Amino acid sequence: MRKGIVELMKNVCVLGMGYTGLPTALMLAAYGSDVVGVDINQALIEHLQEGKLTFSEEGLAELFNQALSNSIHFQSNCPEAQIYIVAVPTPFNIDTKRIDPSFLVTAINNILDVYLEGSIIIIESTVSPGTIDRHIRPAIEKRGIIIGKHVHLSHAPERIIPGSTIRELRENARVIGADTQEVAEAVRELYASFCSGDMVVTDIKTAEMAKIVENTYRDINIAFANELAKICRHDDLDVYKIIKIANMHPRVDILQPGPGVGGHCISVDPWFLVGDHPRLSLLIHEARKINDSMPEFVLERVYDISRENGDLDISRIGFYGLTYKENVDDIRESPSLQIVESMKKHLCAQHIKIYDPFIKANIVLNQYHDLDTFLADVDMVVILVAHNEIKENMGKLKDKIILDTRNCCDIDGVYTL
Ligand code: SAJ
Repeated sequence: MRKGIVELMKNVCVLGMGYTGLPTALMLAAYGSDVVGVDINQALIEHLQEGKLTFSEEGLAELFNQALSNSIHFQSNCPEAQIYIVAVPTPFNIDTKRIDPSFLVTAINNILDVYLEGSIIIIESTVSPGTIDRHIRPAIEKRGIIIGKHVHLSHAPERIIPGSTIRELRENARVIGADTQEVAEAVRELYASFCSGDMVVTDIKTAEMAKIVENTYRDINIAFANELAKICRHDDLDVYKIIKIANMHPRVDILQPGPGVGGHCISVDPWFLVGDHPRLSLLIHEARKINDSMPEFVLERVYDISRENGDLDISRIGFYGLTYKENVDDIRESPSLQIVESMKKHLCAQHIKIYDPFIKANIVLNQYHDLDTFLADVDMVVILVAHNEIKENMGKLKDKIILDTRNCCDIDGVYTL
């Protein structure tokens, strides 16, 4: 196989044109591979075929142009290829908290309908440890296809952070799980075509666990910051000042409290461990619960502040930010949407005013599309997301009552978590 590696690198199919698959496909094409990007969403494929991007990300447009001028095209059916990269969603079952591998298994079956003998299937989607043994190997073997002979398997989980996707794709260290050193080396060479980060080679199950552990570590650390915010609120202390002082200790590095943990990764992946090991994952479970309680905590703060200011008119309270974090257009598992849901339960969703510069489509009631119009209609602003836009327009908030859940505001008298 080593001899054919240069050829292999030229013929790559990426399945799943989302936040991970698309940048990865573009990067490979920009650095010389012949790439086919595949997605079951026909509308998304047509968009890409017309040369239009489906989400915004710093440096993505330039990379798209570079890839288009090399060799990339987009289609909805899976073609013959020698390397497949699978980057499809891996949600968790809401009741059992265990992984729902259905998208992954479908993608694998689509590959197996057309694969060339000796191809490598690299799974980049984040999976719960053991998923490849439990779901992927049996799906392949069921078809009489021998792993290690007809196809090879690898797990090389993505580690990129939305907002810095392109830089992190080029620079982050990667973990490559494979059954043999030979396959690992081929996969390493593929990624080394564009990535300067270290590549750690290991077995597949270790790679699965390492990725979940990274996101779980961050979730637990954010939960600690959020729990501190609640304790400090109770004792009338400034949590940000305390974290700043504590972080001056050489071995302390506390993260920032906020309105909750969103996104499709950190708020999902720890559940895999809880679902598979309910009696062993007590800290992980508690951290999830703390982070999931933050939208409700924000609402309690809103009601307290409203009372403190003579019972504000609820229809004059505006929420700034719908995305799960700053300067991205991704709303998956966003704490802002959880706040809207919660207000529905309190029967006051129809009064909520909300605005986000990154969200052009109408996805909630009373959504604004312009900062000035939004501000003109509210007396209190709840900052849920610290987009650059609001940081650059702080002057416009001077006469408002402000609850800043992101500690991004430098105006006197602002309320914090
Ligand atoms: N958040 C806080 N306080 C903080 C940091 C984050 O409340 O101090 C919140 C954010 O506002 C957001 C959520 O946590 O709602 C998650 O945001 P994030 O920026 O921490 O992470 P993601 O979800 O955008 O990306 C993570 C990254 N994982 C780690 O940093 C360990 C990224 O490297 C992974 O590739 C990505 O998950 C993924 O796809 O798994």
